[in-house]
Amino acid sequence: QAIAILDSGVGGLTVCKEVMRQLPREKIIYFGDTARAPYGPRSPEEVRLFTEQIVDYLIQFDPKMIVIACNTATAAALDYIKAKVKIPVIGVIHPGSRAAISATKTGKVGVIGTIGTICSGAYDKALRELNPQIEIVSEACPDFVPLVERGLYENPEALYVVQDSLRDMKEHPIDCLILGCTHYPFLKQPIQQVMGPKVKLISSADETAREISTVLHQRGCLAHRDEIPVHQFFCSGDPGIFRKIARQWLGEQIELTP
Ligand code: DGN
Repeated sequence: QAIAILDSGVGGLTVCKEVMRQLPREKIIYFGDTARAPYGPRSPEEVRLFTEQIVDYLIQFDPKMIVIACNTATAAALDYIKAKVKIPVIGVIHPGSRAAISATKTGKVGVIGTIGTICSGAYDKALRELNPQIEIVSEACPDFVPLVERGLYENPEALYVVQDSLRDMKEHPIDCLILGCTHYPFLKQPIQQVMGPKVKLISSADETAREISTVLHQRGCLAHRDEIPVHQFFCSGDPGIFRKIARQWLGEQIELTP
């Protein structure tokens, strides 16, 4: 049985990479909704509907768990999907929030994400539940996802876009910045350059992979030692650009299933 991972596009590949690193025996079935990305500017109702459609598709593969590797979809649909399916479902907002709370020394945390995620207030809620005193500065960065989906994250243009988007965030005395969108680890280098070395970047991808491991361990369904996984990747849009980004990011011969 596989772990099903979904995102609006290539962002969830940051979670895949960590799962492959931390849990190399686990098979992954990935769906990137590249034809309908970005989800960020869409209404929560539409994002919930799209998430439900992808889950309905993935459930046919009889996965052992579902990972909503998209903050926008987690904010709009996690509780809804949890109530709908019988297998464990995890999102990316709680793992990232927990990591930020343990990493911050000053209690001042920044959050960047899509318009959908920031407007949902999901990070504020998750962070305040863990520490009511926490100070949070949030900012939507709507230009990041289209840049990553076009495969331009290593382009010099990326630094200008990041500089421009983080102009205000940079002025706040935060010591941690949550990359509250699974696409943003693709831009980790320019984001770190703009924020400076004193600000710790929190990628929810790492924390989510740890949570996947905990859930599988608790349920006694970690993959066996001798299993060699053959992952499956699907996308709804142009397979060429998805394949290129997936191979660049995951460093493997990724095959796309039509
Ligand atoms: N990777 C999605 C997220 O984490 O929010 C990006 C959403 C989008 O498509 N804009």
